[in-house]
Amino acid sequence: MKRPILIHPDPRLKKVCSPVDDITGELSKLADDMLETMYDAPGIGLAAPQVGVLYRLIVLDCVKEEGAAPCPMVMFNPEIVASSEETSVYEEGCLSIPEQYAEVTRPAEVEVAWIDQQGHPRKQTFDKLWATCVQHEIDHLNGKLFIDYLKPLKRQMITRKMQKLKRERARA
Ligand code: K2U
Ligand code: ZN
Repeated sequence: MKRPILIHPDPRLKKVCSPVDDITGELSKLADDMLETMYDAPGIGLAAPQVGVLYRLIVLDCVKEEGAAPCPMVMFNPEIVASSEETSVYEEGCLSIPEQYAEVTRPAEVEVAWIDQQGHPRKQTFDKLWATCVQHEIDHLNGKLFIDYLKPLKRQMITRKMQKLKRERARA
């Protein structure tokens, strides 16, 4: 089922999340719910703290070509084990910071190790939008948002816009 997405500022989005010791049925169901929530948004990634669950779990699917087969990925305890010197710049957004976009520079390629939904250890190298997205999602597990890479004034402006949005949504 679709889960509500927390909007910045929210203390739960700044927390360092706990590792998953045991992939229970409940956590596997959460991963499925997160994929449903992500596709509905729509988005290309989603981290468990964004739906208020402070565990190290992310989902992503960066296939954007219309008609191409989706490529949903579920990652428990994802870790970046290697990253390229070379960097790339993407205009990022965030489902917890709606309608705000800014350029972020990150390593262009990253090697990620994780446990998949079947409990198997995996390792894969990502580039292009996949690399940006997996780093964006792993940042969420460490309480870091893409606006934390921006200049303080720009970050404050975005935070004030989100506080206004939350006030308006509370009144609706
Ligand atoms: O974590 C999230 O909030 C999901 C973001 C992921 C994202 C990562 C890197 C670059 C952009 C987005 C959402 O998918 S935001 C919606 C979106 C989708 C594609 C491109 C830009 C923004
Ligand atoms: Zn995000």
